[in-house]
Amino acid sequence: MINEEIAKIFQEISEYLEMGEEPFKPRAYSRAARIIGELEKDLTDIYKEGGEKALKDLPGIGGSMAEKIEEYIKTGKIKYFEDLKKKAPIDVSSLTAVEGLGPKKIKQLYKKLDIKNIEDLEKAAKDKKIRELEGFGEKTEENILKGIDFLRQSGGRFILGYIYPLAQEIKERIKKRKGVSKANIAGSARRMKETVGDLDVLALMDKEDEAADVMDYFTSMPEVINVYSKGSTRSSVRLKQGIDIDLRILPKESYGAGLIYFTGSKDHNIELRKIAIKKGLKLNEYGLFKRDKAIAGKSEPEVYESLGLDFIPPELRENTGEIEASLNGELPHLIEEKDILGDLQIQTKWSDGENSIMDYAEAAIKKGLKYILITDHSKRLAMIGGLDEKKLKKQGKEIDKINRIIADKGIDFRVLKGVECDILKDGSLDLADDALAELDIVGVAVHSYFNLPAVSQTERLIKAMENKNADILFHPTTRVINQRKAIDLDIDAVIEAAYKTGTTLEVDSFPDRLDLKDEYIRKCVEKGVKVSIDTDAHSIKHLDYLKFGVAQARRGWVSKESVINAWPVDECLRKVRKV
Ligand code: DGT
Ligand code: CA
Ligand code: CA
Ligand code: ZN
Repeated sequence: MINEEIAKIFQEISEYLEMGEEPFKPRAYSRAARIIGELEKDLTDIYKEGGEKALKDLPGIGGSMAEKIEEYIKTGKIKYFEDLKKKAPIDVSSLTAVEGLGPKKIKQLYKKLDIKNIEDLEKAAKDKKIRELEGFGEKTEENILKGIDFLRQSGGRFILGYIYPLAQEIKERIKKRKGVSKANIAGSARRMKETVGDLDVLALMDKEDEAADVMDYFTSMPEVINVYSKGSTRSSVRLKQGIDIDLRILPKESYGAGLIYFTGSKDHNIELRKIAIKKGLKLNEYGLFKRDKAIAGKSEPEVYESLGLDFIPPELRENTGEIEASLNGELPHLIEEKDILGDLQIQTKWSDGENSIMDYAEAAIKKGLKYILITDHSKRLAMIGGLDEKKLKKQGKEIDKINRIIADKGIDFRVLKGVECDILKDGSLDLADDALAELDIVGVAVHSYFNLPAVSQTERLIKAMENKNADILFHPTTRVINQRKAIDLDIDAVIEAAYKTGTTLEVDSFPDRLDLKDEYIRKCVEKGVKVSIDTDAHSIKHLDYLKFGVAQARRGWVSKESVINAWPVDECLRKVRKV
């Protein structure tokens, strides 16, 4: 929405002006930013209908501001702002992206240490100059360096699984405010994208006069370090965690339409709008209209239905064929978290995990799972306690004992024997075939030689999958989001080989792995390759990550049938094993 873009620019203009010691102007711009953030109507529409005069008539918008808005609508740029950036070359927007740095601190850093950008900031922190400033300390200095590192690696995008609990909590707090009857996370976080640029929250309020209280609360939450804009229906802030969050308030009759609009994706929205137009209707964030009469808007299903579409789950809304599938009644019936009966990748104290086998069994039983596969690392990873054939046998005896204890208690649950066996450079496996043959399920994985050229890397994986004992290929591309790139592979050849050899490919639920990525999962579905959705837990706490793997699988159009650990244990074993 153009209003938000302009509000952000005006807020930045005010921050620049403030650094230049202008007494009045900065406040005028930040006030204008707030007013623009509050507008119900799109500035483009206001301008189209009433020209520059209509802009000038807005409260708090003077002639020169109206001109700037007009310029932005026409050219997508404001020269005054571009010049300000050049003249006082402080990179405000990058600096505020560093966790913990708000405009006040940035101003102080500029005045005292002439810090204009991230490079200056890093140098001053490394030279231990920042700790000497009033209001800063050694800890702040350390955090600044950490924040810079994070920004460099992530490009400012946050890993969903790590930010999700905070998003949920803020949503719940807003839901509890007086007058709020519903609140939802929207945007990329609702679509469960692996990383998110910012967070978007919607709240339903029937009485407009209570909105001020909610906005006061939102803009003064303890996590807030900068308020970009505050209005009666939308506000936008930065949290000390470095992420921005937008809150929008919608009335009952528009809530569903707003939820669709702000869930996105943008491309999905554009396609929906085209369908509306074809039917002679108009769709926007306030509803679906026939001429000026609303015919839908209250709920998402109502809007989709009125467009002649089946309801589209948020994870699919990327304009990658979901609208066509919905029109034709061909959307997949997506896997759900409750469908998962077992977890097939778990590291225990035997190698680099934090908990014992029994701890995991108890935690998994509590979660309602029916089985887990113990998959400690193999001997090549000796440094982290990788198991050799002998130790693996010994672990098997402990598992037998634990299964007896569980059975004696009359609990329907089974611990399966497995391993995460290293794939060596040439594609052979780290453990002897006869030792692997005794296990219930064997996972194989790459943990070395990440830099082989694509041809050899692909051959290496295919050779591993050709081993009759290799049941599941764990985290197939070995990427770590924001840290390590995926290995170079011919992914189509790998998927083809998985199909031919009957190897299952894993969707690893760990928030920074989510390996396979959505697009590759979808190829598996199209090809008929089986997948498993595992947590890769190194602690019982990590069992909670399952929902992110399930979401990733949903983004890859996976339905229950192709997930091996959505089957009861005997069926799972029958499906996953090659021999
Ligand atoms: P992010 O924040 O980069 O991870 O991605 P989103 O998808 O959350 O994007 P965001 O926060 O910019 O906007 C939230 C939703 O609002 C987006 O998914 C779709 C909707 N939206 C934003 N701008 C536009 C637009 O210009 N046109 C349309 N049709 N929808 C938009
Ligand atoms: Ca967003
Ligand atoms: Ca947003
Ligand atoms: Zn691993």
